[in-house]
Amino acid sequence: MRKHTIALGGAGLMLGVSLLAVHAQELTGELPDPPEFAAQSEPVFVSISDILEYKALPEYHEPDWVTSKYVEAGTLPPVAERLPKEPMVYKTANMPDGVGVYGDTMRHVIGGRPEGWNYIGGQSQGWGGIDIGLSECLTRTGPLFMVKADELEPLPNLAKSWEWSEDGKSLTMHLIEGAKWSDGDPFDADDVMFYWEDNVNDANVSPLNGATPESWGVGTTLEALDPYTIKWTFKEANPTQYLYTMAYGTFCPGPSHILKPQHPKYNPDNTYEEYKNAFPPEYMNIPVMGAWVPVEYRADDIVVMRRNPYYWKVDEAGNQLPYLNEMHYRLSTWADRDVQAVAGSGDFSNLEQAESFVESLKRSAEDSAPARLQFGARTIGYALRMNFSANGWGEPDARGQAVRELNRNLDFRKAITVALDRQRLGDSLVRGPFTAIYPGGLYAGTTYYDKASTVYYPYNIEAANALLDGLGLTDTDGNGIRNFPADQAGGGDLEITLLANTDYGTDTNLAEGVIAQLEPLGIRVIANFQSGTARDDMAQSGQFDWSVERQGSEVVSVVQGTSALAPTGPRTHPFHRAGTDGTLDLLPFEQELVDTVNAFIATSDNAERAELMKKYQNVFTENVYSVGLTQYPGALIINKRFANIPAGSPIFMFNWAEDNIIRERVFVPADRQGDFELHPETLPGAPGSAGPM
Ligand code: BQZ
Repeated sequence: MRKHTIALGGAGLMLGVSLLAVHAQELTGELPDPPEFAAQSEPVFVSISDILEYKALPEYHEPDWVTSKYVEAGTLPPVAERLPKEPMVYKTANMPDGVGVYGDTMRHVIGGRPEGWNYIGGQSQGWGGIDIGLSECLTRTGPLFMVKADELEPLPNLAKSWEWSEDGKSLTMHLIEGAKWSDGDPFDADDVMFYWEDNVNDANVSPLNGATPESWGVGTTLEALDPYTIKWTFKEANPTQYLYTMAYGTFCPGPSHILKPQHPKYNPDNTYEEYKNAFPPEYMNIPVMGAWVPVEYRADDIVVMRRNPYYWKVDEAGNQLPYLNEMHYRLSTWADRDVQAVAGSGDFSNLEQAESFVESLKRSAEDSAPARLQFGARTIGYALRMNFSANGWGEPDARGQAVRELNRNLDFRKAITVALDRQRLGDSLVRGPFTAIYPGGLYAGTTYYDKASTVYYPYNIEAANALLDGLGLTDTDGNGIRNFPADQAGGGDLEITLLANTDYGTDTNLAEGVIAQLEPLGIRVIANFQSGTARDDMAQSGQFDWSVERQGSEVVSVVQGTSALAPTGPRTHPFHRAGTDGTLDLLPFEQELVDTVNAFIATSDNAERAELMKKYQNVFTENVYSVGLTQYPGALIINKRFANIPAGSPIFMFNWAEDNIIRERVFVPADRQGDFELHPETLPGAPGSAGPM
């Protein structure tokens, strides 16, 4: 009986505990189950071969106006010549509403701002589906939410097939043959090798979404055998895991015929900064492999895209995709995205900010509501992440270094995790059955999650104070703020900066919750709130003590972003990267996590994988590698006029919904089409020319 009482946080009051007592007493407790919250629709699980294939078809079609205004005018080759030998063909049986019709627009609203079009050079296009729509990658994983678990493997995409060598150490991939960039230039292995050699493997370039040479395993090589065949060679056997890293965001080649002339290796007059910024947002008609091409940009207003006449995917009737002629990205805020989607002035939103749930639910419940709102599983989660590098990543000053040392101390991390009242944090966002107490690590309700392996330290303010006292962090100058030990940071006040993203109310609300809940313990947490791109740059360069962050797909699916689960390489992990000497100063439990993740990557035995992830979860949560804050479901909001939206599409799992719903095969029935096209019956112009043709 006694043990149970202690675990209940409040009961801790009776203890008047000292550090010894805290260590003696069991700080862990029973993790409450997430409140019942059923996803509002289930996927129809299928095999990959039910979704698509690559095949030549007897005939191909395009919008009539393309034929009449461009092909017959001789300014565009016939559709059959614009398509690859064997286009990707989406199977009708897997399309919820079948073969579609051409026309209409999807009106996105986004909170980011385009820096320019050089994605592989490290520029952001503003997120919210822009880069996902422009960039096609070797493989694809967004739609995997609908694939049977025992057949899970990335979908082919620019790489249409592949085979492993006998010893499993090399992987030969066959690229789609005869596909073209949206300006008609051939896509081939040159584009793949330019990305690999002159961007990923060029230390002066940091591709967007963080691809590094180690993302595919230390010592891995890639070569082109011919224009349509590439060969990977790995140190370990059968690392099938890396097929996921060949999908969005890490292996999406750029147009080498346009980028190479700007790269310092081929153009010594250019600096790397000039290469990165060579294609500003004002540069229109950048060649893409995606379904739509940017033809208009008005700063802080809108990006308009028109259908790619060389898009290399069709339906089974031979209709060249996409069905939608135009894409809009209104440049606003993420919160406004929700508002406009439920109001019908926007067409799409990932309802991911819990503060907007109640209002969005109310609006979309009305019969006259223009949009459908559909909650999915709890795949949105936030954690407090501590910078674990004590050897210089982010070049901390003396105070910062002292904080790093504390971050690396388990008792300190335990003190912080038991000091936080997660129920109150969750309720501060939204009341009701949405938020769940999240201790950290893999999310409850996901494939590899195991509750029994999850260590949970419940809220216990007494224990927190005792642990901090035990670390010698006492208020030596009586100003209510604990102090560093005399030999660290000059024994100054315990001040810790907290990085958070101002583009999202949820991020700053949770950060303010952390600041407020730690203040009574005498810890002065200082807000360092930055807008998206600035925040991302600071986080990736280690310029933070702590950060409150929405987590990536690695803690949802494990198989997507696996190498980010532990510092498996010098620049792969979100909160522990190599120091100034290029080495990682891993703590013993971190090494255990690295070994476990590498073992997971190197085996395809499902039972072994499940055991490895149990170990990962146990070591992670026992050592409070990051302090989980809250976990909740997101909801997909889509205007009701759109068809072919797959059932059960999560807003976030292997990727965001902008990928998951396969937008190129989304259509609007003729009788429901709106009159939203800003440049009807036009196609993209020549690279760099103003506006559509
Ligand atoms: C979804 C997503 C599509 C990036 C971004 C943004 C960046 C991060 C993250 C999300 C936005 C939307 O997320 O919030 O709903 O549309 O774009 O790319 O947060 O700042 O760097 O990782 O995906």
